Amino acid sequence: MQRDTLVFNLIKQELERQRRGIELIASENFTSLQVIEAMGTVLTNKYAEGYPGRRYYGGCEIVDQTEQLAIDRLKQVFNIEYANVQPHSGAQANAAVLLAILQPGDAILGLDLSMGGHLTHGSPVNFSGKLYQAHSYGVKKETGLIDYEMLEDKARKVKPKLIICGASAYSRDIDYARIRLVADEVGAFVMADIAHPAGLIAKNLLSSPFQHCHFVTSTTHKTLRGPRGGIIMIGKDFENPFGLKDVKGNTRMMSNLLDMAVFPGTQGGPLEHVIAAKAIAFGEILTDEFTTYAQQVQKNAQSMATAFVSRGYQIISAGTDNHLMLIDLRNKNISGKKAEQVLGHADITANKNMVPFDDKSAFVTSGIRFGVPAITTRGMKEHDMEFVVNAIDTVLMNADDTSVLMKVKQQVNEFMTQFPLYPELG
Ligand code: DSN
Repeated sequence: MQRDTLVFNLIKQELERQRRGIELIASENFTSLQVIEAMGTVLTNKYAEGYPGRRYYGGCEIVDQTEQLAIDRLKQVFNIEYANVQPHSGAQANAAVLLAILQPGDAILGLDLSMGGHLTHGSPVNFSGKLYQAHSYGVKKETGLIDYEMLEDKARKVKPKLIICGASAYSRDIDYARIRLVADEVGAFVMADIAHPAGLIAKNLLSSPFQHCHFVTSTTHKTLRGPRGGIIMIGKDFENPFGLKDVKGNTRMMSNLLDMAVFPGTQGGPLEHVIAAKAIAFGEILTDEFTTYAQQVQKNAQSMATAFVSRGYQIISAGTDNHLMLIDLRNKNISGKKAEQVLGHADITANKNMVPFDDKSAFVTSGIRFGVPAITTRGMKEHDMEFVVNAIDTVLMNADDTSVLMKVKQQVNEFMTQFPLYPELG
């Protein structure tokens, strides 16, 4: 077979794009080269429906070991009793939990997407809002902080079977204990989706959800810096408290119900090449080097927030505890859509985002979201945030001046040469 130079040339171009730009998408990161290597291996050839030691295919003795390693290391990372490493994504992980514990039409309660939540937390355009009776809570207009009173009031009113906490555009820590209190009062499960801050939680830089939430889901490619994928975890495996039954009518441990909800419930064959890469990433997270990385992420985010505030930018909730910040651009007279576009011209990548109580549509938005996991992996420290924020401010304040945008792009490209990315790839 001839080498497909068309595709490989495009991959090379993407590597160059990643190298020369400032990557500020809060949900992105740069994995280690060994994580990438594992994904490009023969493990992609293997069918392994089932779980280690109990598969529906022969020849699984090697992938049993890589998958078991991933499970064991993930349990060690968070000091937990149960982990399923098969979900193909965070959305798949959430779908499996909902399938395991809910019946179609059951009520759920999650943070509104327009207030920082996620599609799978009950958005009407997602399965979670179509199959279940979805209700939402929000943040307070004055503070940008989660409105826990609203969450409690709604929970008492709609009596959800599941309360979902966690967010994709919320820069503060979450009071899991408070959410569990009202969940117990109304007889609901609690699921924390920690896809965004998981790497900081792993290193105890944010509150842990495990002792308060029945289920914890995450992606593996954001602050955990692994391959693209999802995971489901339980802090302490327990007999299922509400007596949920499997399809045969048997009451099972929650871990059994979750395993069945992933496979055969929502997925077929697991991606064993990605699971091997997850095992490698979890091994990396267990090192002191990753502790330093996670601490630096938090320091960089705080330093970036300070630099934005000093230039008159309005950060929702007035700061950050984690790796990201959401900025309301209304006082800067530029939409999120335009900001994303012009920053792109200067090789700065970010995404437009609705802000709470936004008067613009999701396609235009009043806000933009910035995150530091990727630039921290590149090696940036607190003092580098001045350059980054200055470049962003110059672009946004001169959005219609192409010569300024081109000048900033040149400065950005030069600045990024200090932070080599995958030098081994040539
Ligand atoms: N798409 C992810 C993010 O950017 O936050 C959430 O799934």
